[in-house]
Amino acid sequence: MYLVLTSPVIPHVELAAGACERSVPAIQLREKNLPDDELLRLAREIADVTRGTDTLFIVNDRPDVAAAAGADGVHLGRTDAGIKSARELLGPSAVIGLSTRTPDEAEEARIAGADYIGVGPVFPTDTKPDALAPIGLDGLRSVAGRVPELTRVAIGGISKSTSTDVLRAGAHYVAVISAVCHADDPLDAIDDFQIALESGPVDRTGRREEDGRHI
Ligand code: TZP
Ligand code: MG
Repeated sequence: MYLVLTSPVIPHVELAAGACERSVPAIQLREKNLPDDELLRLAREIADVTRGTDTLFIVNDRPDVAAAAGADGVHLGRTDAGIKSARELLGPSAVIGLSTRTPDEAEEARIAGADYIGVGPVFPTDTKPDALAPIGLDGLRSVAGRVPELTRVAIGGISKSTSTDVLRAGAHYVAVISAVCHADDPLDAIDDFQIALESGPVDRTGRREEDGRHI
């Protein structure tokens, strides 16, 4: 699982700490409407919680905030600051992800030097009102076929009941917002996801058993 923190029903830092305790491979801070000082304060608190754990900490959209907070990387959309300037700011070991929807975009991201791609929306989602049409599992398969070597994080409307189908269609990780952040009990929801993922072709952290891949 790749957990994206957007307006969680419990404090971000509490959820981040719970994700670390549960060895969630990656968490992302995605809060588009916070003032810069609050975003940076939150990012620093989360970086303090994830540091020294197995959980990567990625900041959405903002390489500057990622750098100032000491995060592990940044996730960029197609309109955010480019990968080149993010790499210059964050250095060669930073994890940089790019959002993609189609095989052509995935290939562009690979050529641009992305460490992983977000792929989606796979299913309809209420969380991102400006999302384009869902690509479905077939769309995800097409992306996987075009960039077989690039780590793929599927996103968009993924629930625990669809998560193993998403992995089988070519994702290495499932990214979730509402299924965890907006659940009655987000920490229980992580546990439920991890149990569901265990029944799929992955180990308990969401890694594929056959290639031991980690972002
Ligand atoms: N990008 C594509 S779909 C999406 C983003 C940020 C929203 C995913 O949220 P949810 O609640 O898991 O559908
Ligand atoms: Mg963005």
